[in-house]
Amino acid sequence: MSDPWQECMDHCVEVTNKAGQMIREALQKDIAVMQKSSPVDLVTETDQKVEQLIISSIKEKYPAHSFIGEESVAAGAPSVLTDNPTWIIDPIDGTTNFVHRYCLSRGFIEFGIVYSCIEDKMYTARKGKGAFCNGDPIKVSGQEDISQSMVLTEMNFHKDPGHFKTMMANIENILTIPVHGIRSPGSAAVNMCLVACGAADAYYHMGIHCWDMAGGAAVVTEAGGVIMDTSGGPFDLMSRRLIVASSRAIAQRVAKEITEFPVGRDDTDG
Ligand code: LIP
Repeated sequence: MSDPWQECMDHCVEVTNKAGQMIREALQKDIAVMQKSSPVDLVTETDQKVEQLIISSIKEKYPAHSFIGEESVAAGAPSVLTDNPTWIIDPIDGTTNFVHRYCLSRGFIEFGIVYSCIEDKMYTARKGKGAFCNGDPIKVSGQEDISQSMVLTEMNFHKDPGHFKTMMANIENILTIPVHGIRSPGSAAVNMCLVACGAADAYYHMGIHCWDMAGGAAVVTEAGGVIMDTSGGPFDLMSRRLIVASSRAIAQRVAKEITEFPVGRDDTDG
């Protein structure tokens, strides 16, 4: 029986492999860096070319589908989810890592693909069918005790000093629970996959975008993880914030320890 979503996913895996090749080749050359909204919001020609490659290849096969792509939105395209099948694309999640060659390493979400192309780890997940890394099944650690856990978050520049203080205080609150440690690998998508395969037990972040979250959210959910809003309420893909964890107990404890600061929404505050 034909399975349209599986065909979409297979096509996406093929394009993702080509994108990975493009990124690996670009790492061998000079990288010209451009700024977007601030000196720490970076983009390169490779981000733009990879997004064009992915969108043009998918559009050719699925002309009626919609797209939300990080670099297209930066260039003025809308970032609004409708009922039309929508591909949410982050060409390089961790552009700062890419620029520094610090490289470890895509909606409801029918399937998600995250390719950590330097490690050659392709994480895939299909709604209701499990999560995989290079074809092998993965699952979260199942850890329920936060004091035995490894937590991931990212430290970003915030113009508002109050937001900055809150971000640092949140880190202090988590570290002094205590937990085994906090790590910042530099890619939201990879962070979710690290929780999905049990290498970390929680990840929280405020201020990221739907293209940073969509692929990894599918992977971690299918790996048995819990995903929620930083308020402790249900996860909202356009909310720019999330907690993922190996268990509900850990996700709820992280939500209790962190204070939120306003980050706006992808669909209304662009
Ligand atoms: C990046 C995220 C990273 C986060 C940055 C940024 P980009 O994505 O994955 O974890 O700290 O704020 O959003 O912009 O490189 O695709």
